[in-house]
Amino acid sequence: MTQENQTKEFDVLIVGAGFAGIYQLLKLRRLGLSAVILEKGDQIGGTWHWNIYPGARCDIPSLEYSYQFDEDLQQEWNWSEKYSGQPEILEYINHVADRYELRDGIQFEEEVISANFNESSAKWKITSSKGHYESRFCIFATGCLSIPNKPDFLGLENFKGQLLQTSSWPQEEQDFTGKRVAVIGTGSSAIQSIPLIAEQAEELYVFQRTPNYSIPSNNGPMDKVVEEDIKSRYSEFRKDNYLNGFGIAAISDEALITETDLDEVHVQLEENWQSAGLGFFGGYADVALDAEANEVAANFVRNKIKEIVKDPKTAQLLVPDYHIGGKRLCVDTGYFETFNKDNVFLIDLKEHPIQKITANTLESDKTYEVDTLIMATGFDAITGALTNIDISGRGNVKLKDQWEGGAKSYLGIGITNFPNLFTVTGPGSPSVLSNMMPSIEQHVNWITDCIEWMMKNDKTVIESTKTAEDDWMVLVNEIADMTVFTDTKSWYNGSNIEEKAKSFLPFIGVPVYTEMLDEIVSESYKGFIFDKAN
Ligand code: N01
Repeated sequence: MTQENQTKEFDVLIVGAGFAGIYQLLKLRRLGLSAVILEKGDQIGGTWHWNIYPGARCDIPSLEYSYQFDEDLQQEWNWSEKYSGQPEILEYINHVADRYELRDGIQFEEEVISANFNESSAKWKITSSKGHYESRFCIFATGCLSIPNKPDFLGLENFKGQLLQTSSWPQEEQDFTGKRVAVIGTGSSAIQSIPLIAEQAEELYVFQRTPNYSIPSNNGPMDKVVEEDIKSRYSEFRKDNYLNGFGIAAISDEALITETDLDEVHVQLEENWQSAGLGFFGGYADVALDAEANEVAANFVRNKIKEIVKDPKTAQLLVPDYHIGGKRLCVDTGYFETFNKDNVFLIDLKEHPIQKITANTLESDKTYEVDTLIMATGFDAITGALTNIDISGRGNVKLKDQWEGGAKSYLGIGITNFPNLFTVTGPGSPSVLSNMMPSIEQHVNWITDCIEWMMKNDKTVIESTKTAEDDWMVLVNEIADMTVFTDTKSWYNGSNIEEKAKSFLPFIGVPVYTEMLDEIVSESYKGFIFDKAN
């Protein structure tokens, strides 16, 4: 038997070496289990390895977007800025991998092709691009935003210039000096990269289908007083953040815009605009729930855009007309200001869709000659990384088929028919509607505790029931339907990709979710069954 054909056995196989995967590896090792991570990329970092476009930066403050499992780690690490740039985050995750000696547990440049549950052995059989594995548990730490969305524009294959995608950016630094550059898309990735590309490019054409709300980051060097304060009460600070609806350190007051004097609301929103970034809604509980309140906050931002952008026609095109928060809020550094530059042009794809791409042009309202085309077109979000792998469970049922009408999961952790398979921040969990870092740690801790509980209680196989899963997704949608967010087209509900099933996937409300996770454990993992077939 050749080396490649030998089946390697582990207690647990983890897919993906981002923040979730490496922490999961550490936890399993501490439990005394053998585990391996298979990682498609050639280094750790997940999203922070692939998304290295200019300006890539986290929109959650650094002091929150970091691990909390080790007090020494969180005390010793010093972030240089309020919001960390991608290189510093990558440095941090590498530091963590070294500090806890995790590298020898990661197989790089090894893509998982298929994972099949063998009912007679109750084990997963995994085939990668390099070999075969067998494991009791399989944990997908594949991230919510991993599979690039590549719209099929007519003639794209004929384009002979430089073609880039923000979410799989080349490792080498790109120089746009003297170039005519086109960017398609105006989500967070575009909003972060456009101001920097505009500084270099001779001409920059921004092709916008839907404008976005964006709040200034007011980024800057780490405020040492703030850092000292938070570090002096770090564990309390982290606990408090789990009590915020989005798991962040924003004001969680229960005041209502609809019951507050509008002048007072504007003072608060101005303060939030100047300092809060993603926490812009902070102070008001009804922005997400009440269309009238939402309109007040939305109009505040619309007016800011009109104040910043000098050309009224361009400003009007940049003003969103849907509920603020319906698409994920963006946080920027000089995005709207960029449209005041003479070399930057905004093209409205709603009015003039892209008709055709040729060797060196994009045809919309007119023909644009370009040297570089940048696709900032987002992701097959939340489910893409899972449905792109050939995963089959009981009775050979394929996950892709099971989710054809819309993804369903219990807690965003377990999936009916897929025993001993766990997803970290899967569909039906707060995931992308929360600070990902505490949500990742919450799931990894929960999964590890569950495996430990199974070991102590002589259980081999865990599986969520169909009833629990169905009820859970009803709850996810009932909560989402209480908000004003669900009527907006967004990647939260699959509407960014035509052929994708449309259903709202994130669980809104970190505190309720956290309580329910604990409750389920205290009731001996209510909604899961153990050793069904054994
Ligand atoms: O992707 P997006 P992203 N024709 O889906 C447009 C996280 N993130 O990579 O809105 C024309 O938001 C699409 O238009 P529309 C964050 O959670 C975080 O920017 O569908 N246009 C949209 O404008 C974020 O929300 C950070 O009409 C097409 C754009 O492409 C998420 O990642 C930084 C099109 C895609 O925007 C995704 O952000 C970056 C088509 N056929 C990202 N298809 C930070 O932490 C798509 N578009 C800061």
